[in-house]
This record gives sequence, C-alpha cells and structure tokens, in this order.
Amino acid sequence: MSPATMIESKSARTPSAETGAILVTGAGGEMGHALLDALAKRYHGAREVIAMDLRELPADRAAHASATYAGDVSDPTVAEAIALKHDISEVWHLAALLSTRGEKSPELALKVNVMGSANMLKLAAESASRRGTAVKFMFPSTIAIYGVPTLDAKRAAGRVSEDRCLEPITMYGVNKRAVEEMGRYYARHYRLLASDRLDCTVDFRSIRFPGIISADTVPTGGTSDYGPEMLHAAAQGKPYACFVRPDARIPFMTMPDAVRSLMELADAPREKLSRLVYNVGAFAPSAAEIATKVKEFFPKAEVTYAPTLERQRIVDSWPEDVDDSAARRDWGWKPEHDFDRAFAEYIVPKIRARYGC
Ligand code: AKB
Repeated sequence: MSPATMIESKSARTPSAETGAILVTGAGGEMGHALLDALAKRYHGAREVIAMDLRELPADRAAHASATYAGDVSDPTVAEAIALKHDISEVWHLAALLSTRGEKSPELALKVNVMGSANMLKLAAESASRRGTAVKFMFPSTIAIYGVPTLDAKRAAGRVSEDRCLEPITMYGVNKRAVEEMGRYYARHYRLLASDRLDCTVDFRSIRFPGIISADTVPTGGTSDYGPEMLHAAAQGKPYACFVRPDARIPFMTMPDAVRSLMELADAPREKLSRLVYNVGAFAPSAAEIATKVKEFFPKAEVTYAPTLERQRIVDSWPEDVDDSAARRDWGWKPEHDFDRAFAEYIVPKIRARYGC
C-alpha cells in the first residue's frame, strides 16, 4: 500500500508532544484492543498515541488514539510516512499473522511478520537517532518460538526457560524468533561502529506470550484459540468441537495480565533487565481441564473433541509450561490471575455481562 492509499484520521484531541508519540501497530487486533484501552487509561490524552492497523479502526477504538492510520506494516513507505509526521518515542509492534493462519500462507506470514517488523525496527532506530535518545520497542513474542520434537520430549522438558528448545515448527514461530534476533541486533549493534552512542539506539523489550484468554474478544488465526473459543461458545449456549485432544497442555494467561506484563516490562529500569526477551506464565491447564472449569460455570456447556492433525501437531510442539523466573526476578512479574481466579474474577463475570447469560 502506498502512502497515498494509507487512510489517516485524527480525533479532536490535542496531544502533548513533550514525551514523544507512542505508535501501536496491530491496534485493531485482540491485544491492540486491550492495549489501547490501557494506554488511554494511563495517559488520559496527555500523550500522543498513534494507532495503526491494516484496516480502519471502528470509531469506538479510534477514539482511544490521537491519530489512526490504515496501512500495511510490510510496506516501508507507510512507516516512513508516519515517521515524517510524528515524533515517535515508543513503538508497540503488535501486528502479526498468528500460527494457524501463518501455516495457511507462510509467505504472507513471512512478509507481514518479518518485513513488517524490520520496517518498524528501522523506524525506531531512525527516530532514536533523530531524537538523540533511545526509542523503546515493545514486541510480543510467543511460546511458538519453542519446538519440542515429541510428546515424551515435551513432558521431559517441563517448564521451559528462555534459552532451551528453540526449534519452532511454524512459520509464525520462526518469524517471531527472527524478530527477537533482529531486536537484539538493533539494541546492541546497529550503527554503534559509526556513532559509538549507546544512548540513541532501540531499547528492544519482548515477552514470549502463552495462549491469551480475553473475555472481550475472540481470537482468530491462532492455535491456542481452543481455550477462548470453548469459553465463548459455552457462554453463548453453543456446542464446541475442540480441535486438540483433551490431554493437550500449553500455558495460558488472561488478557489483563498480558497487557499488564507488557506495561510493567516497558516501565522497568533498563539496568534491571538482564535479558531482552522474557517468558511470562500464569497457568497451564490441559484442554480437558479447561472444559471441566467451563462446565463449573456453564453446566450446560457441550464440549466434544475433534483434533485436527495440523493444529494438534503445533500444540504438541509447544512446551506444557514456561519458566518465568527471570521476569519475576528482574522486573517483579507476578500474574494476578491463576486458573481459578482467571475464571471466577475475570472471565466469567465479564463474559456473562457481554452475552447477558
Ligand atoms: C497462536 O496460537 O498462534 C498465538 C500464540 C500462542 O502466540 N495465540
């Protein structure tokens, strides 16, 4: 998409440019939705928030941003046009094609997930050198960067720490891992030979997220989607055929915890961070344990199992849980919602209000 076809709209709000602008890509996606809310609550319009998505944002979402852009992250001219108009001091780069979608169109996933990220990293690096200060780059990575070869290996691996089992089997996992490495390059090596300035680089910070459950939105294109799909189906009184076996186990967390973790990592003093990329965990139920919990709250829920080869294979390659001790030690990560509290205090009350059940 050329800048000429990029749609821009502005709300009436006049932001302060004192601290620079925050650019959020993928603002129309599940996490973008929750992050825009959180940024609006935090800054109340006192900070410029620029929301970008492939499609134009609905008016209620756009109201949370000071400017919105519809454009393709993989088109370098879009990033260039945004950088010309705004003094970007933070990039929250959420735009991506998820794992199941990525396996359907691997080349498209490569283009969006890797080229899109390369464009945003370049934008951040150039903004940093223009501003003479580091530009923060927040990047949601994923448990899909891990790959265990067999179910026995998965059981033996247990809670996987950041530097083990790095052999992803999906294009999405490969892409996210590549961007983690590109982030490391931009944070630690880019242009340092030429300028010697460590203070005006990309301050890359990333979290490898597990499956995320939101009570407000239903995910699309992911492989951890069976968790949230099961819940949203039960709340609407619809039967659900789960696409993985009952014993399939991966880590999950709630959307409020996921957004809070990104914000806490963004706020952490750089010198406290021993890594660029962190695991975060919360709970790690099997599909059958999610179904049992769903039935506690929605006794009429109908869950059957119809595993599909491709999606089961992906879930089997992901670890059953993650070791997040580095995040806990370095920046005090602690999930608010364990499995019981996630349902009792967040998912069920919100989902009941949403569907009126
Ligand atoms: C997916 O299923 O692709 C994502 C993820 C685990 O990153 N939700």
